[in-house]
Amino acid sequence: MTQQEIFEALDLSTTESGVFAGDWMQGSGEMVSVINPATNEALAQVTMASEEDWEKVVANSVETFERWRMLPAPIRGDYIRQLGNALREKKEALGALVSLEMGKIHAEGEGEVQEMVDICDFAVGLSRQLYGKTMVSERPNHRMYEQWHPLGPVGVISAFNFPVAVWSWNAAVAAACGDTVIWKPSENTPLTAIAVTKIAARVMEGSGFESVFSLAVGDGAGVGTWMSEDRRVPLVSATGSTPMGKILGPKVAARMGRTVLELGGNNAIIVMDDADLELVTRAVLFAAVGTAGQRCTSLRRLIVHTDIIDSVLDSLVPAYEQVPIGDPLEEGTLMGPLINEAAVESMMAAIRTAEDQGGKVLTGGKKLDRDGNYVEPTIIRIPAGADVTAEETFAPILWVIETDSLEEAIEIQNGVDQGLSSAIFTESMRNAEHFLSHVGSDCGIANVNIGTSGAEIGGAFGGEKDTGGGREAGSDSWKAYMRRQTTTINWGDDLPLAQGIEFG
Ligand code: UN1
Repeated sequence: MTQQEIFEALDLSTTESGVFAGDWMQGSGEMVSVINPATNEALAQVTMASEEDWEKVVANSVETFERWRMLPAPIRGDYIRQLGNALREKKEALGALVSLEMGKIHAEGEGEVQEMVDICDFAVGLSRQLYGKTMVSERPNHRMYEQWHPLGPVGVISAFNFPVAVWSWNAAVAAACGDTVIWKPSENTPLTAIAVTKIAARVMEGSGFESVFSLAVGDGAGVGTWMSEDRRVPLVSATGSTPMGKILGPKVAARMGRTVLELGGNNAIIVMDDADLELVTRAVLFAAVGTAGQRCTSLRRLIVHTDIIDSVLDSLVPAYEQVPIGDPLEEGTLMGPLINEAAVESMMAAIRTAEDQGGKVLTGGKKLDRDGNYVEPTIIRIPAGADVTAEETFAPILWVIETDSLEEAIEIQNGVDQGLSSAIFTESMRNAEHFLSHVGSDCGIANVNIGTSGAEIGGAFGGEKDTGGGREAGSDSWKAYMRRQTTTINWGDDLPLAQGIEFG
């Protein structure tokens, strides 16, 4: 699809407002240029929200919340069903817009839209399953149970690398739970957010609930700060770097608000001497080179058993050298550009640092001599413990680290501050179970014979330590979007006290 076809299919123009509060507002904040990372040319101009706009967005969101929570949850679910259907219809165009604005290849852009469809389906079912537990009471003629109530407007801060899917994990679940949603997308990717908000607005049009899904494009100093300090937003779900989370988390906590934080990862695959090497090569390529290494789940560290390290590299290095790099919208491309020039610079800086710390570049290592932010996917063999491997560099650099035991491999893997995703490749049940046990991986995600990225929406997504501890998407992640109420009912004619206390 060409840019014009994509814009037409999604009803976009080259100047857009980034503020939606039930209606599209002018947006009285600054203008931001949206840059195509494949060319570094501007795609569009978007107005950001001013503080006055923010006020309007939150006020509408609060007012809509008060009515939205009154709808039976399955009726809310029906709106989400319609949203999922509308996204299905726009899968190709929206996937292409993700590629155009963010740089991931079209198959991955479409995959992202598929995640949105999947979480909508999940949330429709969830809207009939917001279960609480019933407990037995220690007092006679008493009943105890817990119930889950809607929370309020939920702030969603999303990152450039998954510009639409991560919003939907939060938005579909929050809306099913009876919350309204205020979205602050990355300033690098406001167009996809505008396109999604237009799709949602058409679904909600005429229902009286247009402000369930609202939008406030802005930066961290503006919308990010107003959102984190605003008591009317009881939950902020934020995806981004660990330094971002370390600023945002305490701000929200200072007003007793809640956060769901999905921050940096430093994901590793352990390859044991009995691994299926063909699977390893394919998994490493997708996990480390896919999305040009810009997933929070991207593979960063390959920890390989001494006995097979040569075979692994003999197959991996030529595979890296054959990766077609180029226009993300062109068929056959496997790796598009990085998001911007700063990302290229930080990749090059990390490579220089690695060389100073004993790293040896086995393939790649350079920026491509052409327009756009293109780099070569890079493999660097490096001693365990080199400082540079403790950092999350958002780029296609793979650190290869040698080990001679599973225990040491796990120690290396867990020896970083982040704790998002991890995997082991082995044919041994003992190795696999050891890795999955409480003395194994310390990450939120631990896989066997599967790479670190590409999780399904049905599981709870997120990680430990500096990754922030939040969980989004499937399983019982919905509980973060509701408030729990414990209720005890006395149906007898006496007033027994708990703990056997006699009072007066
Ligand atoms: C992210 O990079 O922020 O597991 C999300 C995955 C995707 C989501 C990544 N389903 O790689």
